Amino acid sequence: MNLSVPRRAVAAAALTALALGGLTGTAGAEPRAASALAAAPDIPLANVKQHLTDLQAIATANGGNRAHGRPGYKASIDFVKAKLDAVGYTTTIQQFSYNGTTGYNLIADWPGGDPNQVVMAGAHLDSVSSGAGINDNGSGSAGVLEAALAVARAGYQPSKHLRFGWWGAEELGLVGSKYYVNQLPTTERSKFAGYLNFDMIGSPNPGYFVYDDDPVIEKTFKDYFAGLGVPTEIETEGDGRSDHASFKNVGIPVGGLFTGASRVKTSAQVTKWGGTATAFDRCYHSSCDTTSNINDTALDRNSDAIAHALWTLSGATTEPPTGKVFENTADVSIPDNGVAVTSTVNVTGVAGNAPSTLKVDVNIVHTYVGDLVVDLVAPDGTVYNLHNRTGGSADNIVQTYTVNASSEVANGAWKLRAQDRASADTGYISGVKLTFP
Ligand code: DTR
Ligand code: CA
Ligand code: ZN
Ligand code: ZN
Repeated sequence: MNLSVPRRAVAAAALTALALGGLTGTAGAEPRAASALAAAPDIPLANVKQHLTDLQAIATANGGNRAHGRPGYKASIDFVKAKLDAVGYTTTIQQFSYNGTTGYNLIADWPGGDPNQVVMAGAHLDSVSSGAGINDNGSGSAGVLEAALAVARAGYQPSKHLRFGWWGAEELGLVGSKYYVNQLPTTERSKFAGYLNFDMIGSPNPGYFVYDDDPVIEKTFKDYFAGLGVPTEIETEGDGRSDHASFKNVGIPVGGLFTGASRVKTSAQVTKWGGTATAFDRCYHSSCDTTSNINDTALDRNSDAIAHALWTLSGATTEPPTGKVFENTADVSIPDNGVAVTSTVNVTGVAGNAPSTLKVDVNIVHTYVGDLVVDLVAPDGTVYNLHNRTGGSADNIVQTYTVNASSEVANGAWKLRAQDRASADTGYISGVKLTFP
């Protein structure tokens, strides 16, 4: 069942315009320079691999797998949901029944954006019953999860609405994603600008395959890899082989990435990508699909490509900041339960005093913000407290504070000071930015 062509054409046109840095998704709007689009952050490989370690532990603790109908699958759903709830997502667990057992999809909406233009990224979270399913498909699940967490860390406010999905029972025939799409009223389906699918993105002998479906989404991915100098190929066997098919079947524009399964890498592909003329993933659907069955470079590149596509296709534009901006983006480690550390911003060329509405953007990565005391210290040593041990076990402080600094001379060395005052969790100052009108 396909939605009417005009909507797809409009969606494609909007995505085309958007991905090419053109219109802001509104017909007739003045084209904006591509540079006005917010750039995606780098996705830390270490974070993605930590998710895989956690999923491996879940499988190990639950009979060795994360398959539909087994305890390891629901434990995986609960793990991903908790991460997203902690950073402000609106999450929903959707139940369905298959083979007499209950299955679960997890849907996570990032508040904001045009609800009539939904960009969704998804991955199936279930494994086969023979193993932990770390590449198939912990890799896609973890890459999508970390991209979603990066959206929260950045406090990203895209033009379009961002939604994320983790599907159940894909291995039994795309059951969870089919259920989700079939439950969507036609009016809701027509709001999708695109669905991006990530199923096996860390294969140990990787290829770099891009789905040949929606041309705009395909181009977004191909351009990203071209920017890395990594050649890509069209995924020719993808049709029907993963959850994007459920969306494509109802006329939603789809795309995605894949690093290969049991097929054998050709000698030409070895020349192109390295590796060996053996299976892209020799542990496909096997018990050896564990955390050792991952190629880090492929996982990192594809995770970064997920973020790039989300930022590009969701179309946020950043108005150049008014006034003068001073920032320090160097990471400064915050010792656990230890001394205070600082990140210094040297302000120059600003006449007179600072404003009563000094904008202070703080980005601190931490696993328990209730440990932290965070202050802004003016050049003359005056302390303005920004955060004082609130927030409990929530992760990260990504926030804009407005400080009445009108009694302070603007020029000088301003310091963001952070101290961890309780043991067992730690983190780092990722950046601080001061904006003067
Ligand atoms: N069906 C997927 C693996 C798979 C095989 N070919 C493709 C092509 C595109 C995406 C995924 C796949 C699974 O076993 O989960
Ligand atoms: Ca990265
Ligand atoms: Zn599979
Ligand atoms: Zn899969």
